[in-house]
Amino acid sequence: MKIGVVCYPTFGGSGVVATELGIELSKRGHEIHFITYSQPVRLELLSNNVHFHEVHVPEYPLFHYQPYELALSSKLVDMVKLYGIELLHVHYAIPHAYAAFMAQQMLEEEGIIVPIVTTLHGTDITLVGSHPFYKPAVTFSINKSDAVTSVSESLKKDTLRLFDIKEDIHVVPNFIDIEKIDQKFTDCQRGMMAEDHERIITHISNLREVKQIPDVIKIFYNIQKELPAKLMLVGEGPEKEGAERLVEELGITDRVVFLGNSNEIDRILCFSDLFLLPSKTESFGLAALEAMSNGVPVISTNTGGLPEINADGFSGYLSDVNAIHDMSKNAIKILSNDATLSQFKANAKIQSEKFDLRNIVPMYEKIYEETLKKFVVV
Ligand code: GMT
Repeated sequence: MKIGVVCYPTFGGSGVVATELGIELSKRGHEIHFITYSQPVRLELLSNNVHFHEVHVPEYPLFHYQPYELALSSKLVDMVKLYGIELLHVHYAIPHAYAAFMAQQMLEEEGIIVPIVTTLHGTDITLVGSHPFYKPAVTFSINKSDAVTSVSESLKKDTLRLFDIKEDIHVVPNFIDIEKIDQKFTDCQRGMMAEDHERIITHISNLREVKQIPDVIKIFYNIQKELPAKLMLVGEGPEKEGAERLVEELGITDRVVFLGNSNEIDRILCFSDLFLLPSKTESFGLAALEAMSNGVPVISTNTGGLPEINADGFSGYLSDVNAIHDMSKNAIKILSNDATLSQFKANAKIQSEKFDLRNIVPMYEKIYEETLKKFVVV
């Protein structure tokens, strides 16, 4: 199948899922065309089956805001015609589902039919999309999609609660490649980051407000009072400056390492003992799943889709949003005993196996096939 993939090419979870999905589909024989404003960060190699088409938005002084949707929908029309793309899979409703619908309409005028599959990732629904400024356009473009998927049951419920949706929503969870992770490292080079007796606690995100970075730091502060530990804060984002200040105020600068954006996530997780994700809302929590697949237990909130992946008392613990004391206590419970930590690490790995791409990617393929079938003229 020839599939056009539209996504945000950045370090955010939706872009990562779109990229990993595209790469895996290409290995399964599909021809994948990424259409976005820059090469997706996790897309290292282009091949016969994987193409990247850049959407240019020329600066024009008259425009206060440059019209990305317009450039994207024009590019979609051109690429569908040039490569014979059969289906568009757009990740993140805003503005991708909207631009895809416009492209679909333009193509229809020329007798070309291309169905749209839209995947809802979370903030396009819970934080941004439901804002009155966007809601009518988001509702419209979800309803105009030929198939809609969401990354968790929780996100499906939120979507149906917040929008007037007429479409059926298929739940297709985020995924990881267990085999790739298992083969990756024989030595994590843990010694580069911490002493043998120190526990390594990790948080990875785009350091936005929703990730509750002050809570990450406060939980770590409580942990390091009880046992020797280091915190790896991975990612870049608007909360970084405040985080650096808080770390200084708490007098733990020598215990906290800011690693910035990284393409070495599996290496970092390989030497981590515990992952913190105290988010205010999280439709799935891909970062937590990536941690678990590397054998790292997760201390998270019980918000959104997190209870669908982190099994409370097995792969880690779940707590209410802002329950810093509870999350610190649970973290210390896991970390203070070698046998307990080993058990949680093994459990985290087992729990993550449910989300192996071999179980999840066929779900997308089935949706593509069923969607295309709807358009076959008999
Ligand atoms: O929250 C992020 O880090 C980025 C965000 C995005 O839109 O790229 O992630 C969302 O999509 C991911 C992939 O489906 C999910 O795993 C994340 O839980 C979701 N983030 C939120 O809901 C806050």
